[in-house]
Amino acid sequence: MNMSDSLTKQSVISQYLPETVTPLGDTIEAVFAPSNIALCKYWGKRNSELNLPINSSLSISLAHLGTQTRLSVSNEDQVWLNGQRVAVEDSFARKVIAFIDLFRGAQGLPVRVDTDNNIPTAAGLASSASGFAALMLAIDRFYGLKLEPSQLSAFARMGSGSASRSLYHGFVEWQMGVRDDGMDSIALPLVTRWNDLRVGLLKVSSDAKAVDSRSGMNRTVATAHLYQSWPLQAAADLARLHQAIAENNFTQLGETAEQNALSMHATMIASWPPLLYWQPDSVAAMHNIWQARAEGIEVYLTMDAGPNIKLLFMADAEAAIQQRFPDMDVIAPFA
Ligand code: 2P0
Repeated sequence: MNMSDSLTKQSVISQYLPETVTPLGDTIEAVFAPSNIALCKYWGKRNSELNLPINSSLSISLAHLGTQTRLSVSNEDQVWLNGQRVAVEDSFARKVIAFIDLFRGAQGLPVRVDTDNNIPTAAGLASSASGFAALMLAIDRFYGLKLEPSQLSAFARMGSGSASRSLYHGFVEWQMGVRDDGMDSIALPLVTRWNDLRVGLLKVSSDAKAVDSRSGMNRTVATAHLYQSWPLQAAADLARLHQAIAENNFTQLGETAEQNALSMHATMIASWPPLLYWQPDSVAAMHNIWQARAEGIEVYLTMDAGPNIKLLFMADAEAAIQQRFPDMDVIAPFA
């Protein structure tokens, strides 16, 4: 066992906390974190305890779509999701409480957590990224920890890798880092704004997926020979995305994001047992997007560990694309 295997979330976080962690007041104003879609995907971990990635990734945050979270003093631990109380034995509530325990200690004073997602369920988007980012911000404020932005990102990452990126709006890069404790594996915002960029959310299915992304990632790394090429592909794509963003080159951004997503899916399909998140309707939508492109409408796709499709296009193509995909929700990430 090497040094990095023995580090735990708790041992890393504890070094940055005051001796006693207690609420500053009875409650806080709810804090918000946006959801995000990766243009260069996070796929594979070098350390599963700390969610340290094998490659750096780059995302775009979804503006007002995300999670709002408030913590309050309570006489027992309570978790409320979208206005409904969740049983503490429920896996969602257990994850939330376990994350709070990393900061207040398992013997800490009980809290009530109120968390609301405004991500349309129709969009079929995961909420763990915005969820852990908002929870991290709420913990920092409730306990008056005054953590640095880099620490907030590193600790949110321990809740869920992609949460490291949901601390910021706009384009965000999560740098993989090299340290064993992961304190350099953090996200940073890019300054560039693309006011005309649009993200379309296309729901294909809202069924719970058979294999969650955490297990899917681990299975791919463990069983897909094709995965060996992934870190090189991701590094090249990241460089191309940076160049595209700096040069305001949407074609390069879209082509790179689409190829990156499909390459990630290729590694999943090459796993054993095979992992194919696509449904027949996902494939139909892909062909529809490629047909639109053949007709001169500039639109690209990206997909995460699920059947749903996200479209990338510029504002001037919105009407034509909405006509092809009437059920699509459109987000203006920089609005
Ligand atoms: C991403 N995904 O970059 C990639 C692309 C899914 C496919 O981040 O195990 O929920 O909590 O660190 O962050 C989803 O994985 O995984 C994800 P954990 P997470 O957006």
